[in-house]
Amino acid sequence: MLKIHHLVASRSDRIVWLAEELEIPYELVRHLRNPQTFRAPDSLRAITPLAKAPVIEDQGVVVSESSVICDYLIDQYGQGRLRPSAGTPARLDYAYWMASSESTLMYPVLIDVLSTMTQSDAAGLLGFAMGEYTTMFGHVERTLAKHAHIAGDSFTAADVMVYYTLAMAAGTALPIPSRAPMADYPLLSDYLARLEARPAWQKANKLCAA
Ligand SMILES: N[C@@H](CCC(=O)N[C@@H](CS)C(=O)NCC(=O)O)C(=O)O
Repeated sequence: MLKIHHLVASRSDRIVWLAEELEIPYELVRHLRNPQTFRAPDSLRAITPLAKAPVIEDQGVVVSESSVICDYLIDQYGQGRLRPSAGTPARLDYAYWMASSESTLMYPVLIDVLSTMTQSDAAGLLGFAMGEYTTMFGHVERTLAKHAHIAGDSFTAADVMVYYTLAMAAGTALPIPSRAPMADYPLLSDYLARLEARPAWQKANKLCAA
């Protein structure tokens, strides 16, 4: 059976949510962060050398990186669900947002949250993050003006990936406040609320909670 290693308060929320959306049976293995350092415990290092979540074990393989895990689960269990067909424009948008959620869209969020965590508010760095928020949130807002989900009209795993990045910015994914100007982006805020209304999100949210 699929084993999902869940680090409480982490990106592994994405994988529990996706497994619920795809109705894949799984075992949830919880790992707790060190309360002083907020880092992952050695129990996670025993599964993956970098001790980063999420990580899954399935059919004799260990898979890391949330976007790679999402695509692995869709390949194995998706039966055509939650990913646009190969060769379509929507599939390119899907690939773009899958990658961006952990790169271009994530940069300002990580800078912002890590500045708070490490109490090192370098003005230049925070200025960069605020500029990137404007660029990237504007891009999300314009995308959502075109269609209801991030990679088209339908809900896909790209929404699962992008959601967590935006929830970090909104200060709801982690117990760490951010400086993201969420109120300036009404479609983005409505998008988060719509995703949080999904039964699979609500079930995953309860299971993943501290
Ligand atoms: N790009 C990776 C990021 C993995 C990552 O940094 N995970 C964080 C949790 S959100 C982690 O495990 N941090 C614990 C630590 O570094 O000690 C992914 O999407 O899976």
